[in-house]
Amino acid sequence: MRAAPLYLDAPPRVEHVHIGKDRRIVCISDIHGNLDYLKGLLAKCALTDRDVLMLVGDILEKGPDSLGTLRYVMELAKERELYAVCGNCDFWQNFCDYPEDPGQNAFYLQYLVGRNRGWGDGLIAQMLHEQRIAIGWDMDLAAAKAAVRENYEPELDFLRRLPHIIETEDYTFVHGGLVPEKGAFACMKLDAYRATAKPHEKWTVVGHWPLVLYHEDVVDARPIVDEDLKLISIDGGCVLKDDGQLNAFFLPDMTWLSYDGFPIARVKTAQSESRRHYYIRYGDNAVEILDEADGFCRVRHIRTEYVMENVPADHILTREGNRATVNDITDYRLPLRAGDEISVVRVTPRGIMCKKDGVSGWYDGEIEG
Ligand SMILES: [Mn+2]
Repeated sequence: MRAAPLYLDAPPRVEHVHIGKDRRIVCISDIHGNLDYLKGLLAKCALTDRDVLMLVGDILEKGPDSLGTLRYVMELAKERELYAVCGNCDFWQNFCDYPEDPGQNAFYLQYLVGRNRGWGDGLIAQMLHEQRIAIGWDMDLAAAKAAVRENYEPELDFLRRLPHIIETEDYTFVHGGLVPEKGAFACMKLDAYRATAKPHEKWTVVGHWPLVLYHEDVVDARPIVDEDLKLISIDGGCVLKDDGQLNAFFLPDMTWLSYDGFPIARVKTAQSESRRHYYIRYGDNAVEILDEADGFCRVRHIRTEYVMENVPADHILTREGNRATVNDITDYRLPLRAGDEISVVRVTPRGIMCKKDGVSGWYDGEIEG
C-alpha cells in the first residue's frame, strides 16, 4: 500500500526513533546529489556496524547525480541503520502523486526544461534521461509522469516515506527549522533558522542554510553548536558553494569532520592573518568594478563600500558597464604555520585559494605535496 502523498500545507510527519545511548549518530545534511562527496565523507567517518546514519535532508538536486545518490542511500539503508528527514529538495514523489494541476505542471516543465534554473538536471530529469524520454517545452508531461511512476516506484516510495521531523529520546532532526505549527514545508525550508529560533528542549540538528551565510567577514563552513538555543547547524554548502564541504557531525560526542574533494598540500612558509577582510556572498553581491588587469578585478562592494583586491575576473556573474555581481569571494588571508595542511581550491598567479579546517581564504606562499 502506498503511503499518503505529501501536500505542502500538511502538518509535518514526525517519526519517533529509539536509538540506544551507546550508539554514535553520524549526521549529514545537504548532500545535493554529490555522490562523490558522500562516499568521500563516509570513508573518512570509518563507520562501524554500531553507528547510526542520520541524513538531515536535501539528499537531492543541484549536484551532478541525484538519481545515483538516491539509489546509493537506499542501498545504504538496507545495509545499516539509516534514517533521513525530507528536505525541500527531496519530495519528488509529488511529480507523480499530485492530481493533474496546470500550475504545478507549468512548474515541472520549467524545472525540467530550465534544468532547475541552471543548476543542472535533477532527479526527475535524470529518470527521464534514463528512460530516453526527451525533455522540451512540447513534451508530453502526462506520459513522462506515467513512465516515472512505472519505472521508479521504489525510489518514489522511499521519498514518500521520509518524515519531516525525527525525534529520538535525546535529539530532534529537521532540515530547515522546528516549526511544526507552520506545516511541513516550513519545517523543510526555513531560511537562516538560527536567526529566529527559540531555545529547544532537546538538542536539535538542522541543515538547509549554508553555514558560511551565518558569518559576515569570513567564509566559515564549520558546524555551529549553539549552546543557548540547543541548536546544531551542519550545512557545509556542499554543491551550493564552489569551495563548499560536506560535514559529518557526531552525536553524542559533538565532534565533526568534513570532506571537500580538494587536493591537500602543505604550506612552506608561515603567513599572518589579514587584519581586514570581507566576504562578498550570493544575495549581497553587487559591486562596482574599479580596475581590471591580467584576469583580476578590484571591486567596491556596493552596500558596504568595502574595496576588495584580486577578484578573479571569472567570478563576475553579470555585468553592465562597471556594475556587476560576483560569485562568492573573500580576500581573507588565513593564519598559517609552515607545514600546515591546506585544501587547495585554486592556484592563481596572485595566490592560492585554499581552505584550512573549514575556513576559506588565500595563501601567498608556496606549497608542496
Ligand atoms: Mn534545503
